[in-house]
Amino acid sequence: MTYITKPRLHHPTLTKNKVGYTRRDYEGKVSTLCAGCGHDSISAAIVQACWQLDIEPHRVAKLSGIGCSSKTPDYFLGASHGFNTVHGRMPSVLTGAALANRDLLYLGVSGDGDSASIGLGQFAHAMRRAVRMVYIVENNGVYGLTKGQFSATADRGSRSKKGAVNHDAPVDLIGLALQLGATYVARGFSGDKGQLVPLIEGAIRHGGAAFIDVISPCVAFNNHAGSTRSYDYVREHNDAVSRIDFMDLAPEVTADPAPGEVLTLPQPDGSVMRLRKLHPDHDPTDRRAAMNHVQALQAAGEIATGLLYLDPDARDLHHALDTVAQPLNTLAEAELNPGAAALAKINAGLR
Ligand SMILES: Cc1ncc(C[n+]2csc(CCOP(=O)(O)OP(=O)(O)O)c2C)c(N)n1
Ligand code: SF4
Ligand SMILES: [Mg+2]
Repeated sequence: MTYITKPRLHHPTLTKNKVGYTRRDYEGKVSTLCAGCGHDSISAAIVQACWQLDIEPHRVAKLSGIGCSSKTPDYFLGASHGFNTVHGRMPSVLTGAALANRDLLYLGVSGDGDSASIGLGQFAHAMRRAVRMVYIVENNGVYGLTKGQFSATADRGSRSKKGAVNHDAPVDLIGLALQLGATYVARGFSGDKGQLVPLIEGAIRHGGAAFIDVISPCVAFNNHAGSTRSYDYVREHNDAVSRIDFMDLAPEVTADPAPGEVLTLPQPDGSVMRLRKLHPDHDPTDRRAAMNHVQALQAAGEIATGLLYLDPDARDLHHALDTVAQPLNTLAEAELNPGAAALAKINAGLR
């Protein structure tokens, strides 16, 4: 047995959210990852976001691929639905599940190897098809689970723990997500929970393909000098383009703390996201400007974090396919099988 289940007893005074759950109800098994692994901080941020947004655990489906990052869904939301797929195949399994039942919140958790190496095609098509999901890549620049080989997101010139230099150009998942049509694109850092939790909350409230690249240092294989994914490097080069001040289900907007620098962005469920711009020249609702800004910071050796792009009018795959709103498993046979006359009509139209 390679896991330890947490005791289910709660202290009776633990605060409950609006749907009656304590924060503990959103936790999972005890993590078996290395102490200090960035991935565990991301799990904690997911727990906090779901608890704060009053999401019922049984309304969440968490899917992942293979890797240390893809193991993490075992360590949060223990009462939710879970599916650990084959390496790099999380997006297609998630797409199928989402098409069958649009009522759940789909949380895709992946690694940089899982999404930028073997699963790059799957990542690309999930983004361009606008699958409504929160897609989190726990990006450490290495294949942690298989002992620290460079992944496709490792920066050119960065050094492995043993001193080898990476000569390949990196796959930039943020740039790809922007180019491919994702409608919520953000980057966080596992060492900055104050920034990460609202980014996850915004993605949960979003109505389309939401992608969050979270820099998540691997303390076992990629946390040394010469790495561009170490805690020290990311702290020194982290340039936040925005801060989400708060999200409020009440649509009324209170006093604006800094006129001109705060954007009020409505969400599909009626909630409101208030975004404080930290770079006056970065417009998070302009896709091309967002791409330029991210690349300009990258060229200056900085890592742009925060909400990089948001389309407040996002549409998802269900809209494009005009699918039935009801989960497929609740449809009766008469609705699933329109009968011989309908089939004859379709056939006649094809002759
Ligand atoms: C089809 C297939 N190919 C290769 C592997 C070996 N493998 C397991 S995890 C992994 C990479 C994981 O890297 P990443 O997604 O970055 O996750 P991390 O462990 O760094 O969090 C690889 C190559 C596999 N399990 N299946
Ligand atoms: S090997 Fe790296 S990614 Fe895997 S658990 Fe350890 S620190 Fe985390
Ligand atoms: Mg990795």
